[in-house]
Amino acid sequence: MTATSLAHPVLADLAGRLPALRLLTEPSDLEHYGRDWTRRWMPAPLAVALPASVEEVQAIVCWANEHRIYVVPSGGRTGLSGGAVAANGELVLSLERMNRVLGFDAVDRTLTVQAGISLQAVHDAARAHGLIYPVDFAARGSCSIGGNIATNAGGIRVIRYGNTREWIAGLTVVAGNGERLDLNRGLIKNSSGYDLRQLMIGSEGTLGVVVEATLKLTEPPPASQVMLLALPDMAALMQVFALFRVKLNLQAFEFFTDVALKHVLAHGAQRAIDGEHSYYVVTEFDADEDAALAVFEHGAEQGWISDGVIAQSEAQAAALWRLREGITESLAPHRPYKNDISLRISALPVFLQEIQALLGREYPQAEVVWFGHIGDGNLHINVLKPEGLSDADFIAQCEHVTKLLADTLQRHGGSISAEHGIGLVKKAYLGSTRSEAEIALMRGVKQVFDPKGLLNPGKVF
Ligand code: 2HG
Ligand code: ZN
Repeated sequence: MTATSLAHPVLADLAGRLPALRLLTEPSDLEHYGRDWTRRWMPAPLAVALPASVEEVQAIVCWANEHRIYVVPSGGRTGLSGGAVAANGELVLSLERMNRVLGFDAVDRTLTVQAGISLQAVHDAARAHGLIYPVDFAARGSCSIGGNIATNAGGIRVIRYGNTREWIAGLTVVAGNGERLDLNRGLIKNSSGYDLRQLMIGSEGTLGVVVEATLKLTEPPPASQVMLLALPDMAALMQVFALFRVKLNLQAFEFFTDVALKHVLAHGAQRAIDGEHSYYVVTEFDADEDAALAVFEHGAEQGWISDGVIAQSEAQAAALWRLREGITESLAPHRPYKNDISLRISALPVFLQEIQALLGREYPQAEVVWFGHIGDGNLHINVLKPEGLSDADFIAQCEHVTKLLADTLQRHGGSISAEHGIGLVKKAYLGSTRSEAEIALMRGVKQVFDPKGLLNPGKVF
């Protein structure tokens, strides 16, 4: 990749307007900031801007409007749908330097932060005040809160706490015309017209750049138990979920298959249950150990649970969680094609049978890894690239199967993206989840907030 010169007249104009702005044009920086975890597109941004204030973000967006430069808002770039890819001469607007906690309010129980702060730093700041920010997932150390908001990120505790959108009390956004919008300002109740804050959440950087957020916090749950279960089949998984949901106050109920386990063990995680089992669950709940064991024994007597362990220490709990949280990283070297689908839980059993048959028929040679948030009706289906197949052929085959998957989802009223967003990866399938009328309205909304269509071009639509 060749460097862009800062003498480029358009960039020189930006640097002249904002002399303190950090602007990067080295090939290694363009490559680093031009891609996310999808790794499918060759990064090719014009430059990378790292503003340090809301005013600088506004000035950049105004400059982009004057010169008609496309802008890709960028957080931790841990996304899996290509939502933060800059492959066509865009300016990457990285929020990385805007990573501070701006304030804590004990009465409101809110934390106000800049968008570039990591989810882990938000967790730490909340804990320092004896509270928690409960949205959580494996990429917590690398992802940014702005990106979480842009994708309405879900994760491993949605079953108890809901998605990111439940936890945003206020949002400051720079819209596509450079205007600053302070949305909802931390109010609990606000029945004064359209909720533009909620419209921004999940808009994948296509309507505005999230620059600051006021996050709701809550009290930590009581001491919880972490259990790993081994199960014989998918039917047992659904039964055990129903049992645990009724009997225990669940914080998390996450499943994965033996294939996922094989990869995560090969990647350094510790085996916790011996023997061959088809499915595994890591679950966390508030209950004492006796109550947990009583429920476990009931499941075992029914033949739904083959084996299990309950963590006896924080270190053991972390080791059990690693079996689930390490999956994405362990699959990365196999260049997986990812599906992140959503269904009503009641539709899952029939859907799963249809999809297993479909994958077996259409893709017998590929290794398919299932895992995810069964209690949210959210499955991650990763197809691993077979040895010897070119990237292009692999993607073409996966897209053929994804079209069939999207048709099946449509019949069951599901969604082609549960929590990763549409980005570039799932654009072609948006119509299986959203009607033409909805997509036309979404385009209309885009036009209102970003009249020149400069923000995150080509994403979602
Ligand atoms: C998870 O649940 C993430 O671990 C990533 O949403 C899922 O890698 C994936 O497909
Ligand atoms: Zn997930």
